[in-house]
Amino acid sequence: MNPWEKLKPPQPMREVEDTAFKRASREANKIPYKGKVETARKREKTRVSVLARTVLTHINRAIKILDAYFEADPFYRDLINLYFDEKEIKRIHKRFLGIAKAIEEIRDEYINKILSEEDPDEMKKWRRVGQGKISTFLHRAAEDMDYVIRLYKYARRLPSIDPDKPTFIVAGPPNTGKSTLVNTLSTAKTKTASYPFTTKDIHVGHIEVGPVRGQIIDTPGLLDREMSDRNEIELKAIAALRNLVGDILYIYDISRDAYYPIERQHNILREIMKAFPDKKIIPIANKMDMPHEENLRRASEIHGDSLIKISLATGQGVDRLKKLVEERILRHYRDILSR
Ligand SMILES: Nc1nc2c(ncn2[C@@H]2O[C@H](COP(=O)(O)OP(=O)(O)O)[C@@H](O)[C@H]2O)c(=O)[nH]1
Ligand SMILES: [Mg+2]
Repeated sequence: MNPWEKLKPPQPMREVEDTAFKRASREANKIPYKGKVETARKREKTRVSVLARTVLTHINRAIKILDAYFEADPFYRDLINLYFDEKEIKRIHKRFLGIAKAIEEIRDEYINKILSEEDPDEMKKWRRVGQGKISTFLHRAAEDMDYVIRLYKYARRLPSIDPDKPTFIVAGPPNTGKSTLVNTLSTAKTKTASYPFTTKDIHVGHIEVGPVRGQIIDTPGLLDREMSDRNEIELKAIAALRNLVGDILYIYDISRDAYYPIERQHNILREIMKAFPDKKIIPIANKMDMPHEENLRRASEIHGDSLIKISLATGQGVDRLKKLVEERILRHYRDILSR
């Protein structure tokens, strides 16, 4: 699961301040009148405590977002680190923990001062000083809060993948049948998400093998051309996929209408092999319902018996592929358990 999916976003500090002050005076005004001194005491106390509470809510949301980063699988951390520096995340985390503590202390200190006063003007004075101190922290943390909000917005859109489950990555040139394959093999509904450096949505599907669950992800625009085309940061986004345990399903289009000639399709596969030295790549020849004999011959020559020939249009060969994928899911599942 995406660790940020269920977390609530904090608001920018300017808005937090605005909401917090308004809420504090609203709550204070709700307190019924019971004599001048007693009413003033309760109202001033409420103003401080509601302000502190509202501010702490948002600071704590920010802390949770950063906690999720530290607890996340390397897959997610690598993706966050494409744009957000670990040192900066650590610094802000520490700072927000400090600010939360300081605000609690200010709240307690000034509520105590208010409670021990007998003069409403003095109470008001302490309330103002307390509120001012809390505001100062808010202003100082504004930029860091904006950083956390940016991180959250980015993180929340990352694909929802469980890195503890076998995950199959579908690769291959455009139009070879990647999306169709994900839909065909998925037993549960697929989810869409965004992935850094892809303009198209990626799909995550689930494959159930008895009680075991595997995942299958489509990677449009990510593993569909040569790695030499990519800049450094794109390569890092691709490299994050190495953290996932599972094979790569590489799809050739062996029809006459293939987007790329067969040699280029093979070349892309070779580059993917280099980028994922630890992963097994299962080569698949799709569109067997309309094969181009020369393309098929060449792909068979390269891969021999390991080439899985299918047609997603007619279903030919799909059962054999399904079986193989299920076997591999169980195998990776055992590996993950014994880690
Ligand atoms: N004839 C034929 N067409 C197919 C087959 N598999 C997929 N297609 C078609 O090829 C096109 C591209 O498929 P898609 O799954 O979107 O490819 P992707 O770009 O790799 O995700 C679509 O029009 C599919 O309907 C197949 O086995 N045979
Ligand atoms: Mg597609």
